[in-house]
Amino acid sequence: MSDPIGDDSAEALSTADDLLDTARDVLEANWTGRYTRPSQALYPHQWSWDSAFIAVGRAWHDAARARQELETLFEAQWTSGMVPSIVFDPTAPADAYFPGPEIWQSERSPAAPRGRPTSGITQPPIHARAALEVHRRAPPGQRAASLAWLARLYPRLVAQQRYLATARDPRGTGLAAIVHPWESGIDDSPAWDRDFHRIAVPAGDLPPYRRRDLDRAAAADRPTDADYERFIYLLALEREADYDDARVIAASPFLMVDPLFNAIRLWSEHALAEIAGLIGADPAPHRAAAGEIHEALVGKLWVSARQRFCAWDLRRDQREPEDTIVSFGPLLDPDLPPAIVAAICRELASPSFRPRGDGPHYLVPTYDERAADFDPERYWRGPVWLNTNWLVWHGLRQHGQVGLADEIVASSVALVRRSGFREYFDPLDGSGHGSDRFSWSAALFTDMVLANRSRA
Ligand code: 2M8
Repeated sequence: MSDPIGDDSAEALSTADDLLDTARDVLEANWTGRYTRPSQALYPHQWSWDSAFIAVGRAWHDAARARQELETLFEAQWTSGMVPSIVFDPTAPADAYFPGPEIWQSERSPAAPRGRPTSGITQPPIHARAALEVHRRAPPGQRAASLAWLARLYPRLVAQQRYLATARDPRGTGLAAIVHPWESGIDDSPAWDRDFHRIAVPAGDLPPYRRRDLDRAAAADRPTDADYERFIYLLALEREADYDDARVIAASPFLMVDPLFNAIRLWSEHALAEIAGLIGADPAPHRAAAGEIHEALVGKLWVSARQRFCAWDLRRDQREPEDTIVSFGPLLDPDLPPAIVAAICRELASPSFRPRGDGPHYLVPTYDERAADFDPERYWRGPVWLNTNWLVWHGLRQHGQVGLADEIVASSVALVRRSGFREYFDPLDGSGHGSDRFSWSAALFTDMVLANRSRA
């Protein structure tokens, strides 16, 4: 491949049938009876935004399981409205994943569900959008069941959004803050390196632990030990605060406003407005909430001197300069001004994310390829992921940027064709990294290919 994707989009799509079959097999193999594991070995529990992505892909051929996936997740919602990032599966072996339930100790919070161990933090609120997508794919004979499901889920989705708008916005900025990089879902992103790398873990503060991820994936693909130690240190601080939001926010050395997280929040508010319309509730509060997030995103995170959205380190009141995938998130805002859309598209098509040259290249790397510490293989520090491809693809289509959106689909197909349903991919040579037979890669591949075929 000599140009950025070098694959003809229409041809790639029409020849993807065998891959669609394999995608279905992956989802089938990872289904537990109540939810889908992200992967068999590396992630043997239920993850929050994984389940939402998985439901979107599953809905094309198994709407009932797609609905069940989200319902299972929301059974573990905290009374505060928080949807935990991980719901632990009591049937998984105790040493299957670190940090497991005995480290998190979610029962320390009165808001946590009883008898159902979870993590004590959240993940991006993509669920309302996912629920709407699942409903749209319901076969005609299931419309009534699907509407009843939406009506059951709606108050829970509203509570999730309300939690983020209140408990996570202590300064009234209009934007929700995250207290752990794991809450972003793009955990090890250079987007917050400056802040995160300032965290010095006091010597002897953490009891010894063994990373299980390194038993199941190459060390060069995963976070460094130093970063992992910071992840666990932050977890320990949050546990010490019993996951009480006010105490956590007061104590956490990491307090970040992520443009992607908030753009997803906004996109989900628009989805909630549509859901409200479908079930006879009032869409107006959701449109108003989306409008407020829009104002705050553009007013507080758009850095015009850099012509991009930047993460905001609330503790130091600094906008982080690293050029990463989070900067493209606000494309999900349907009201983004055209000049900003144009600036984002210029950046996406620039040599930082789409170099033209002799070698192969695949879209969309998660970090500026010209940055000194760009790493094409390490978790969130450069590789292409299919969930961020899916989000950017949606954003581009929403703004009529069909050419670039089609390139993303063609790149995704080419990557899967070359390396299978891997967790992430090297944008320079297309090799696969992290775990194999990864559920959201299978689900979102399915959604992009089938939606593009039908231009749904
Ligand atoms: C990764 O995160 C977990 C911690 O939550 C881990 O590395 O152990 C991230 O890629 C996250 O976005 C994803 O939800 C999770 C499961 O796929 O794995």
